[in-house]
Amino acid sequence: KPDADWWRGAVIYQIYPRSFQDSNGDGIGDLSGIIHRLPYVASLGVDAIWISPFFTSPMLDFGYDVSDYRNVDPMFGTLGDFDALVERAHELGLRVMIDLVLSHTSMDHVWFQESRSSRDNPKANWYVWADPRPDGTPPNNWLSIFGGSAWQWDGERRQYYLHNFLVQQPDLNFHEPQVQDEVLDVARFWLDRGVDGFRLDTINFYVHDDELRDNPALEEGSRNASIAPDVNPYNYQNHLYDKNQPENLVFLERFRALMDSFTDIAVVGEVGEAQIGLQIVADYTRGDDRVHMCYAFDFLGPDRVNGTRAARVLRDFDAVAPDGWQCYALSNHDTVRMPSRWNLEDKGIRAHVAFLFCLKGSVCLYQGEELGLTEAYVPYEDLQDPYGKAFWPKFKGRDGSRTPMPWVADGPQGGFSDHKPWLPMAMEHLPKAVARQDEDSESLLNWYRDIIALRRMRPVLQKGTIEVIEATDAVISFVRRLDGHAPMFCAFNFTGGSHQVTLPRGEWAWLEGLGFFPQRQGRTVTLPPYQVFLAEG
Ligand code: TEU
Ligand code: CA
Repeated sequence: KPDADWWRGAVIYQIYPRSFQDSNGDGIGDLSGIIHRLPYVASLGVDAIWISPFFTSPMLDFGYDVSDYRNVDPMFGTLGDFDALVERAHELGLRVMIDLVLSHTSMDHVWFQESRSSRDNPKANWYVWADPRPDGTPPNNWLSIFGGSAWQWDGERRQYYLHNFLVQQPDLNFHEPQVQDEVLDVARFWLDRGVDGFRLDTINFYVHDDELRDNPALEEGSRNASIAPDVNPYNYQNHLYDKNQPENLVFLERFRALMDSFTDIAVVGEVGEAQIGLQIVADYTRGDDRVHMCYAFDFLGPDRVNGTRAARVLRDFDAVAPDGWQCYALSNHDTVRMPSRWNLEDKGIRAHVAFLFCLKGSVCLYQGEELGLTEAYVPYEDLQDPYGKAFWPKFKGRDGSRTPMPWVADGPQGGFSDHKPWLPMAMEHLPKAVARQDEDSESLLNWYRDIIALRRMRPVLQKGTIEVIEATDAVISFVRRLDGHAPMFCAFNFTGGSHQVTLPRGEWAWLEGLGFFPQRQGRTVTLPPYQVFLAEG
């Protein structure tokens, strides 16, 4: 049924198609496999799925290098399979968001082939071309996230082209109106096929500085924290000119207008700027004219949630973007899986996940997170990720979070495939397989179902305001409020020691049932290690 606000507070399940379910025995997941597993996804109680790219691609960045935006890669299936997927998802009450990678294409894309062929062809200006400096070196000092200069010399056109990621991922030139029109048409193509929204890859990188000014260095001793390792020189530059240009926001307003001409469409834009400043993030989602929500990097970093820092993020975001909206996540296909990243076991995982589900914002879950999967060790011989290959061994790349889903505990490939998968099945994941945890009422999987249901039944958790009450490094407490609904008090202990919080005045009834055991005496609540206290006022 129509609900223009469905995305606000929604839980979105991210599917990485290569590793979800193989249906034809080639060791690579596909769309038919996803269709087969949709009832499982629906059983979690989530609102929507986000499918990582499945478009035609040479797969050098595993689909984030698109060579045809209007087709499905044969490895994943056909457009007919995609239509069937949308139909099945809708039957099950799941909305479908797809991952559009518009900032760059694959160098195999016909647009790039044409653009590089001469300096005066009709698409000559579709990519970012520039002459060398007089000494033959690249036009400026911009760096690629995946290593080296962001400029690649092209012998055919005898100019450099810009790539923020792989050499094989040339950047589209968003200063060119035809490029904007074309990518809007790509979005229209998928809207016409019935998708409910988009995850937009790297929206901060769409527009570069037209004058190609050099980025300044960061001050001595500082660096950009990101999923990229310390060894990456990219993190030591101040990226003033290679991204986040004002024209970017103007383009996103055009994008939003297109969305609003359809019904109930939502867009989550990836803006990996948490470390640089929430203002940049806020500009992308300040109200109802740009993206509906920004995919937040605040809880994807190497450090565990810390109450003081979390409180700052929550307060600052509300201050700079009172009408903005975040989409929070603890894991995705680019980061080390949370239990390994933060060295947490069952109780600690549950405390952090409970925090995620009580935040003001929407939530993205990454496949396998609900099983408590740890980061898999992928030896160099099996490594697929080009980013990992570039920085091995200091940075092991992203394959450890991309290994196949374990569906059953027995059987060599955990029910993922009957062939050797593209990345090895992690043997230590098998005891955590879906079938095993399904049968166990105490399992993490069933606990996820419970907390998702708890949130689903309480609009105050989905759409309410948030007011931080107390925050120390160890704990945070806040109150969520929504007109016409009972307020909720939420307190979390992120440590292995005991801590106390104080309830605000008024009547608060403890919400039992999630397996947490806080102790309450008057207004004082004692939280044993990794315990959570939720109460309704
Ligand atoms: O990731 C973008 C990406 O790498 C950023 O998050 C970056 O690390 C951050 O902005 C640095 O601060 C997306 C996809 O999720 C990833 O899988 C692709 O490889 C990448 O884009 C290129 O398309
Ligand atoms: Ca397959």
